[in-house]
Amino acid sequence: MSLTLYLHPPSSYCHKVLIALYENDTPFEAVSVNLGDEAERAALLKLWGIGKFPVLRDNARDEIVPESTVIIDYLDQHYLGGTRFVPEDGDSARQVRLRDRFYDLHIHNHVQKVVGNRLRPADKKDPHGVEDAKTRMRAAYDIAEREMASRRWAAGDAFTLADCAAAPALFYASNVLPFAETYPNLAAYLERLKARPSYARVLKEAEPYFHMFPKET
Ligand SMILES: N[C@@H](CCC(=O)N[C@@H](CS)C(=O)NCC(=O)O)C(=O)O
Repeated sequence: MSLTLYLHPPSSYCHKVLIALYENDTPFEAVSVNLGDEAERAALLKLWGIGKFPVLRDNARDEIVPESTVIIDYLDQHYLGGTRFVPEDGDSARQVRLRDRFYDLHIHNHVQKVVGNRLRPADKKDPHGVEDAKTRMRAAYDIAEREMASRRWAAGDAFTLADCAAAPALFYASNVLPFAETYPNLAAYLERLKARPSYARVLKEAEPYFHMFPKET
C-alpha cells in the first residue's frame, strides 16, 4: 500500500482528509496515533515536527505530507480520481481555496478553541477567548448563510476541497454553537454534506468515538 494516513479517529481535521480519500476510493492504510502514548507521539513528531494529525506518508513517492489542505491538494495532483478537489482553472481554484481557508480558519479553528476550553482545568478556563471565538463564528455563519442561499456546495455546483473542509467544521460547530434554527441555508448545507456518501462513511466510522467529545461543563 503506497499511502498511509496517520490519524486519530474522532479528529475533525482527519475527517476532512478521509472525506477526500473516500470520495475517490483511494486505497490507503490508516494508522491511528495515540498522543497520550510517549512512543506514538514521538513517532508523529518525527514525521511532522508540529505534532498534529493528519499526516500522509506516500511510500511510492517517498513523500511526507502534513496539513489537511495540502494533503488533499497532493491527492488531486498524484492520485486524481472522479472528484477533482481543486479545479484546474485558476479563478475557480481561488474561489475553492478561499472557502477552504474560510471554513478552516473562521469556523473550524474557533470550534477547537471552544472545545479546547472544555478540556482545561477549572482554574485555567478562558471565557473571554471562548466568547471571542463564538462571536467570530457568528460572523462566519452570516457570510456562509448568504452564500449557501444559492449554492449546492461551498464553491458552487461541484463538490471540492472546500466541502471537505466545511463538513467537519460545520458538524462540530453545530454542537458548540448550534445554527439549525437561525441559519437555515447553512443547516440545509450541513444536511447535504452528511448525506454525501464519503462523509456519511466518515461519520459512521467515527460514531464509536463520539463519546470522547468533551461536553460543556
Ligand atoms: N492545520 C492543521 C490542523 C490539524 C489539527 O488541528 N489537528 C488536531 C486534531 S483535529 C490535532 O492534531 N490535535 C492534537 C494536538 O494539537 O496536540 C490541518 O489542517 O491539518
